[in-house]
Amino acid sequence: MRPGNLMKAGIGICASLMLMLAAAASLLLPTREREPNYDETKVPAYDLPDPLVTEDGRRVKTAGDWREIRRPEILELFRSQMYGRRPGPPRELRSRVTSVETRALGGKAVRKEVSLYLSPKQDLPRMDLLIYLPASGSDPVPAFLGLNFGGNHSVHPDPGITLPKSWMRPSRVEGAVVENRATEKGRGTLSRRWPVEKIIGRGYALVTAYYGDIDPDYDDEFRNGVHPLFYRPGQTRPDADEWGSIAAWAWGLSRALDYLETDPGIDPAKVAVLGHSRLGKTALWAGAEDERFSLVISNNSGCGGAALSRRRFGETVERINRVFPHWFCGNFKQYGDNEERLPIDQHLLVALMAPRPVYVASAVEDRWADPKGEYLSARHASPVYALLGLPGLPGDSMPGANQPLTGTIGYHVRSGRHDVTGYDWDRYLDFADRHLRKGR
Ligand code: GTR
Repeated sequence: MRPGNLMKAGIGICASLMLMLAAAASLLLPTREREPNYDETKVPAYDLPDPLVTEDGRRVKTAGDWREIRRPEILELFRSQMYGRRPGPPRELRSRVTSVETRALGGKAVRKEVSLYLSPKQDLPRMDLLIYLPASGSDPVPAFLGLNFGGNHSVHPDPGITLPKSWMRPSRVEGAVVENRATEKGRGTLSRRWPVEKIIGRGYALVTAYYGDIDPDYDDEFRNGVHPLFYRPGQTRPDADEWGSIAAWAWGLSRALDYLETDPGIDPAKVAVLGHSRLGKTALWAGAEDERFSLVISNNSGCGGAALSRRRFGETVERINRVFPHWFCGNFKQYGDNEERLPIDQHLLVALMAPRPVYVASAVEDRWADPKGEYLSARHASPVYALLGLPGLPGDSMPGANQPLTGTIGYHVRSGRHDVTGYDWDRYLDFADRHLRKGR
């Protein structure tokens, strides 16, 4: 080799070495968090899949074709590409009423606690339901069902609520510390999100359970929670199209409804499922998978919930998959920075509720959850309701703060931040009165 060539070869080797070192270093360094986009002018141009056009381009013209063809097609896409397929109910769902207090909350309520054994073999995982029913009247009542973030004892200061023994996700929710072991101090710490007296005063039951009873909310490659109960022999984690944690939590909500169908105090044909934030995503998926839920409420559910993924505003598919790898199924990972390839977007998730009433709520300061993207999902689900002869979301522009829109789809953007407030609950109670109590 001539000296010139030798030098070129040397430079080439050095350059490749440098590249390899740089690549190795980038693997070791934490990925630099990208700034979220909060600028409407930077939202990319996008085309949404039409709720009324099938994958092979056929227009859906009848309610029957929606039911028989397009709805199952959309549901299947969400299952296989986003939340993951879930198993059916356990062969035998055992329940045990562990306490009943007929004079709870100063005589206004009946408080019941019920354990659901999710596995036929062992005691865990076990889901503990806390139920408050209005004390007056003996007829079965409609109910709100939602998972909680902090344990059942965080929902109300009521000293009669059994302190959970399960692992709690340590967190700080709006200043209230939720410890990883439940203690007396934790009683009622999240009660402002659960206005129990108001709910029972309006004639509804409230049913709640701690979401970590079903699957603890951290990435342990699905060794704990309900996933392993359903593994095939030799299987160690869900397949790429099988359930992540959100689908597991939603499955748990269906098991709670299985129980409610047997509870004489509850009208199981009038159960509204609701949730906030990641549990809002969960409530939407629960409503999509289980049509026994007669009303569905998404409170500030954002990315992976009601917000359109293609807008890439606030939280994105790339970020949610990276930070919460256990929430969605393996197949969803391919859509980070690749949203245009998604065969679905979240307006189709809202449309899966049709003909049932669905309410999407945002908060002005909750830009991370993309209020406009949440509004647009509600709006673009409307053609399905129209096809079924129902008013979807009224109007054709996003309302201002605290101006609810209510058709069979409801929407509001409340002033303030990411939270569940009295304002939100007043809207949900009015919406439920309108849809679940009609004909009374
Ligand atoms: C955030 C997450 C959101 C939302 C929220 C919550 O960290 O990015 O998608 O679900 O948590 O559930 O509190």
